[in-house]
Amino acid sequence: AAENGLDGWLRYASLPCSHECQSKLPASIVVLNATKTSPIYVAGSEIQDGLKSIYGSHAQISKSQCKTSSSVVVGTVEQYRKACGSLSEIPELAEDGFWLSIDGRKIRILGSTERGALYGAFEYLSMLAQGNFSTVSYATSPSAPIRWVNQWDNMDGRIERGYGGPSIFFNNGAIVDDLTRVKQYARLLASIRINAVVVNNVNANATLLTPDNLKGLGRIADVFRPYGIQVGISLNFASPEDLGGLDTFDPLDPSVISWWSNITEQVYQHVPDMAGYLVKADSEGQPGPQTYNRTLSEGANLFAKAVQPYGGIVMFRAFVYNKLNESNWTADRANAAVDFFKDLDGEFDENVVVQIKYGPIDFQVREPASPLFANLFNTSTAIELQVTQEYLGQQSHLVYLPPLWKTILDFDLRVDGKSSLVRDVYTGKRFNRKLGGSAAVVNVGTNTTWLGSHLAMSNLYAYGRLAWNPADDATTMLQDWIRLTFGLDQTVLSTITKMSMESWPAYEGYSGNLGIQTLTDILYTHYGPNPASQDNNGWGQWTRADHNGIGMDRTVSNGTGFSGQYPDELATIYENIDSTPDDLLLWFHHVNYTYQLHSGKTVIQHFYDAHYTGAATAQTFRTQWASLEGKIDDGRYNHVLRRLDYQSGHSIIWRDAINNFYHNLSGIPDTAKRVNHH
Ligand code: GCW
Repeated sequence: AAENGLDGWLRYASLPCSHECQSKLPASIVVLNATKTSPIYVAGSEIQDGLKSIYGSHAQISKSQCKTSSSVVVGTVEQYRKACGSLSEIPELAEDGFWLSIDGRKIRILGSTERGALYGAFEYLSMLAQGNFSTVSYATSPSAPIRWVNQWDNMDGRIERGYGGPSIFFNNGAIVDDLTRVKQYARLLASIRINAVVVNNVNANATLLTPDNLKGLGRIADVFRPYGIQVGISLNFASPEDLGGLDTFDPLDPSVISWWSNITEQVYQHVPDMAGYLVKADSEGQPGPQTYNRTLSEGANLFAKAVQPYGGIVMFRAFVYNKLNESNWTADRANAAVDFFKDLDGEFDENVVVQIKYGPIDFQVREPASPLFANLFNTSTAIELQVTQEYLGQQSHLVYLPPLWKTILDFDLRVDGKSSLVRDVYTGKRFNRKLGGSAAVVNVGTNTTWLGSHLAMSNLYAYGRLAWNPADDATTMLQDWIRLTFGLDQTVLSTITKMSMESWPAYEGYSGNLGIQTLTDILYTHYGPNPASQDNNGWGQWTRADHNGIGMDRTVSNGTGFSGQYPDELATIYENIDSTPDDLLLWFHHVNYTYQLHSGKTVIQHFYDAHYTGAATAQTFRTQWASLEGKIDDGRYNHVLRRLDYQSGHSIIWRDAINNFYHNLSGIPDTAKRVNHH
């Protein structure tokens, strides 16, 4: 059958039911809260649908009356104790954690919260859909309380850096009437344990705050609520002036303060459980506190105080930088986050979280971990990832992102000479912060593939898994997603695993190597090769490539000083060219094209070779996928095939554009005589 992909990994595709399977299907489902708007109710009906759709088995839903044999009982620990009696075997659960116990036909799914119970239900369904009937009994809790997604949706329905069609939330300045797609999205997000979604672009338009739109926001929140997902919104710092008609938006001005507290009260009238505000200020033309010579923390705290009475939080983005002059050898956009935020450590209110992009520049194919994670000790932080493949092929290229993310999450910053994994910093463990977690830019649209490509959904799935447990393994997550999305066939599993795991290294191969950034067009599209666009502008994503050499000198001794933003152990490694890893060489050092890498190759020959290898790998994706014809429904098979066909050609365009560019610039021939060889 043709499939459109709307269900993503929640397809509940039909599976044969063996004797063992028959003996393990429960006859009934006990929901310990039968209110229709409760996540427990949703859990019950999802389980009922799943059992029916996967195994054709009908389970009756019964309310509150506790049966423990041949049934699934789903609720909170507290509801269970009330309805079914005491329970001693459950270990301590953190907020939103759950306990899952499967023993033949006796299944208990108990959350510390209702949302946690829903997560447990989806976990049980994931096992069922993978034909897994193991006996289990375990508890799991989230690594951090913040597991958010950020949409970059504009009020007119367009999505900034969106590659899956227009917004599912907005159209023509208002909230859409039909929220069916929002409900389907809620279901997907709940199954990966996301607990909040910021629905509008960080480049925010104040008109979201008009009375009509706040009403609409209330409708959106009502759709998400049964899925345990709270709604948050992005704010435009100048709203008091733009929308409120005040003549200032100074964060310390009493009229501004009361304007925001009044608006916040209205927001909470419509959305009583609003998660919080997301703020991009003083960056890329967005207004902010610096207009009035106020600090970023004074700006953040303005909102923190407004939402505090309602239990809301403020996600304040660290993506703040100014345009720079390239003729200054020591100017460096990578320095900006630490320069702006380091001295503000301890100045933010307790309900502020500084949201930090994984690298110091902007979602590039390879970056070192943002040093800001090693400079804030009295401030809560969150990491910002991008499921949207803005610089990474915009969903027209297959790029499975978790291996890239892992280079950051698992990275040890060695603060005070002690283990300081990035993931231990933003989850609050390293510096004992209560708040913290992850946010990812996920620009799903009305396209039935959500992101524009079926294979791109592995990134969304894995993002949720990592937000829950950042130590999760890239291949394990991927394989769960493959089985849930495309079924249990072994060839399908091994083929998609291989393609996906090869995809980020391939993309890095045919785009930017050795830490030089992605080399896409950075002026407008962020798509396709355009190495020349990096330099001679104020954006600061420079490569400093000329006839002799390439790379940014970010040393303290002779460059921008960026390496000195890391704790000593790391600063020493990056400061010294010999100890800098090859894959970040050009991030930290400016070298001649003939500089010899640890691998023994010269920089320029590495460029040539990596581009050929990367593009050659990308060309196998199409062939690998084609071997699955007939094992995947035609609709999804053909959609993916077209994408991979395109990638196969575009990877050659990338290869030749980049190789020719540096060949022309350096005048150094390719020893294998491929580049520009006539
Ligand atoms: O990656 C860049 C994007 C902008 C984006 C900005 C940001 C929302 O090109 O489109 O604006 O970063 O993260 O704020």
